[in-house]
Amino acid sequence: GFVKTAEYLTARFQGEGVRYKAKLIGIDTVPEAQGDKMCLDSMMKLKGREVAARNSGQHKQRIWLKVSAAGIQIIDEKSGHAAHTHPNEQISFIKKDETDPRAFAYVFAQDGTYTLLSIKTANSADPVVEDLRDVCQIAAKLNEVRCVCSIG
Ligand code: I3P
Repeated sequence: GFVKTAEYLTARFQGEGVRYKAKLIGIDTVPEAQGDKMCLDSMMKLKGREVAARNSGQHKQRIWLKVSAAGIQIIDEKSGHAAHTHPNEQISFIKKDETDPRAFAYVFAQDGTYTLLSIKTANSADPVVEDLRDVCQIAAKLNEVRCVCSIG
């Protein structure tokens, strides 16, 4: 199979990195840095809110999700402005939505608070999740810390 060398990963995520078209399902505060059930519960809650919003005529925010060596950036598609900037070393968990191949969530840790962002990708979420796992592992190595980012 294809082995990702350090050179390949460095080149892939340098500068602007990789950009994916997506929508923001929602943002939630969660109690822990990690946890499968915690994430699933939060994602289900956000999905419920999404359905309620759609039923009242609202659409999800369209975004560009940028993954680079610096971190994750969420850019509002309409304005082009960065709505969220999350350094890779503060991403504590990534969770795929087993009920939706186009959805995943990640947890951002800051000052003892944990924020979950639930994302709907335009295509499969798999390559996005794989890129996030790769950059988080690189960040952990650079900072000489154990990679706390796991994929549930
Ligand atoms: C849309 C449809 C799309 C969905 C979109 C809905 O409803 O469910 O699949 O986009 O969400 O409005 P309809 O078929 O009635 O037009 P996603 O698949 O990306 O969620 P949105 O309005 O929040 O963009």
